[in-house]
Amino acid sequence: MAMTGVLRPGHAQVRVLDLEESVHFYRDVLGLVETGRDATGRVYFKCWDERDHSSYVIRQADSAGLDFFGWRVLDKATLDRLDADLQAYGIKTERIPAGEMLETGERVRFTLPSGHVMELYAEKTKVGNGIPLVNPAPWSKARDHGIAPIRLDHALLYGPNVAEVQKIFTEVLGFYLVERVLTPDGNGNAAIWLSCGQKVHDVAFAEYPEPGKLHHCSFLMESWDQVLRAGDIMSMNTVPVDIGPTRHGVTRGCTIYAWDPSGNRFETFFGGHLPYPDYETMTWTFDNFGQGLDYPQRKLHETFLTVVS
Ligand code: M3P
Ligand code: FE
Repeated sequence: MAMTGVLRPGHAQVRVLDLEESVHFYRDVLGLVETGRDATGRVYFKCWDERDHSSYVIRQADSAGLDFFGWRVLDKATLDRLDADLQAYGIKTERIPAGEMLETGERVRFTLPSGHVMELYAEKTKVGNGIPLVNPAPWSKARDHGIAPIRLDHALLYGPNVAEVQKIFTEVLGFYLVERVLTPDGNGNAAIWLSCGQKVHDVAFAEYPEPGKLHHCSFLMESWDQVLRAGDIMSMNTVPVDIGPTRHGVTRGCTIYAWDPSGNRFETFFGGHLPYPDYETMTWTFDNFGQGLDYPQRKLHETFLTVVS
């Protein structure tokens, strides 16, 4: 498959209550690499195997949650085309100048009917992953520090109007619907999983009355062993764990959900099936939501439905 259009999740900017406590958590417990701080006080991180300058940015605020989620697109022409396509669809867009985020080019920002702020951008400085491009070793020393996921994988976002959000992602941004959970009456979707490539999902949305809520940002681990090791490190550091280690029925991904010190949920994730855009959507009925969330336990954990930031 030739990848064009939107390539991947690029960055999440997340609010935290205590900046230095959070830097310690994200750098030394989750094991992200700190790559910069800007004049507004934001701290920038990347996963060790990511090549771009930053994928996870934290900002001190009075409440936890997601400021915005950014998508890396193929190139500048794609950025301009998708901006025009969004406007033609009836979505207001705004240009954020290059340099407003460290080492990041111009961004096209818009708000989804779910209340989430999305961004598209085509340029971010490639700082590399600490491994040479010629005769590269399979990993660098950074992999030994903390949980050390390899990339920001996806986010699950909670808000209203998920059907409209689905149309924007599939009709304008080039995503396809991989899986969904039906509402109890079977007439709509309670949750949707969308992909822009061959990953099982790049973003998911669940219907929720309050707009703009973050359920979790997810970080990819290299193996199930690494997910279990992440669980060990969480316990060693008394990180509050929500669910897992277990396996989702939806996506087939192996998972732990836990919370950062501010109450932002994050996920350490491994695996998942590999769909193609021509595959038919897989559907879960609401009475099987429990298997979708936690396949071995078949349990629709209360916190999954109610705790967001
Ligand atoms: C995921 C994920 C359900 C949850 C599935 C979650 C069906 O696939 O990556 O977090 O409740
Ligand atoms: Fe997830």
